[in-house]
Amino acid sequence: MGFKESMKSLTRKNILTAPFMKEFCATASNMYRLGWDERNGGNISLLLDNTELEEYLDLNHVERTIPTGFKADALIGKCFLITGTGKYFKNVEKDPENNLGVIRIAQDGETAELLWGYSDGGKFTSELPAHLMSHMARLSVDPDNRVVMHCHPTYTLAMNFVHELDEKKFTHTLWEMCTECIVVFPEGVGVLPWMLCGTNSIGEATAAKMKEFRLVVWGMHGIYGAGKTLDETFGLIETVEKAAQIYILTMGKPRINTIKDEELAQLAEFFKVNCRKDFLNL
Ligand code: 2HA
Ligand code: ZN
Repeated sequence: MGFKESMKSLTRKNILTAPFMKEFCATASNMYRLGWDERNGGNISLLLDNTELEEYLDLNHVERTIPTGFKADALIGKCFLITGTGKYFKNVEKDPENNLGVIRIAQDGETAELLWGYSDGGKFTSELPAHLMSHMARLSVDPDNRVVMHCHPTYTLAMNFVHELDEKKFTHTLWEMCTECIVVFPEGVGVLPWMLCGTNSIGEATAAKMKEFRLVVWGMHGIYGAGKTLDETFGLIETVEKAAQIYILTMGKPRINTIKDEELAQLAEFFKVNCRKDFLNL
C-alpha cells in the first residue's frame, strides 16, 4: 500500500454515518410507515458519487461478484446503494448492512461487484433490471437523476382496479384530484399493463416509459418513481398517492365540484411548468 492509499484507509469513515446512508434509511422507514412497502415489497436504488463513496469504502476491495443477467454498459464503473432481495423495508434502518448493498457495475457491464452490505450472503433486489434500465433511461434525459424507487402505495394500487389503465385518462384523473398535481408531475404518469415482475422485459418497458415520465404505474402492482434526490422521488410518489386517495374516497359519489381543464392549464402557466397539453381536454 502506497502512502496515499494508507492515508486514505486511516481516514476512512464509517459508511453507516454517511449522509446518503442516513437519508436512504429514513426514506425506507417513511415508506414503510405509510404502508407502501408491506413485507418485502418495494425497492430503492441510489446512484452514488464515487469520490464521496471513497471516503467510506476502499473501492479496490470487492467482497464478491454477482451476475446481473443483462447489459448495462452506460453504467460501467457506477456505484449504487440498493435494497436487497427478500428484505423488508421495516428492517432497513435498524440493520442497513444486512438489508442494503453497495454495488458497482463491472467493466463487462453485466456483473455487479459487491463493495459493501448484503452481509448475510444476500443480493440486490429482484427488480434490478427495472432499476438499472430506468437509471440509464433517466440519465439519458436528465444527467442529474440519482434515484429510482418502487413501492406499492395503497390508494394508487386500489385506483388501478377501478380506473382505466390509460396514460392520458389516469394522469388526468390524478391532476383533477389535487391542485398541486399538475405542478408536481406536469409530464404526467406513464402506465404499463400488468406484467410479470422481476424480469428484463418489465425492466425494458419501464425504462422506455422513463424517457418520458418520472412516474410509471405498474398495472395492478405498484409504482416506479425517479428523481434527482430521495426527497424529490418520494415526493412524486407521495403526491400521486394523495391524489389517488382523494379519488378513492370520492369515487361513486356525485362530483359536485371539479378542477376544470382551463384551471389546470392556468396552474401550469402560472407555475411555469411544461405540462402534457395532450393530456388536457381543451
Ligand atoms: O421486491 O416489490 O416488485 C419486491 C417487489 C417486487
Ligand atoms: Zn413490487
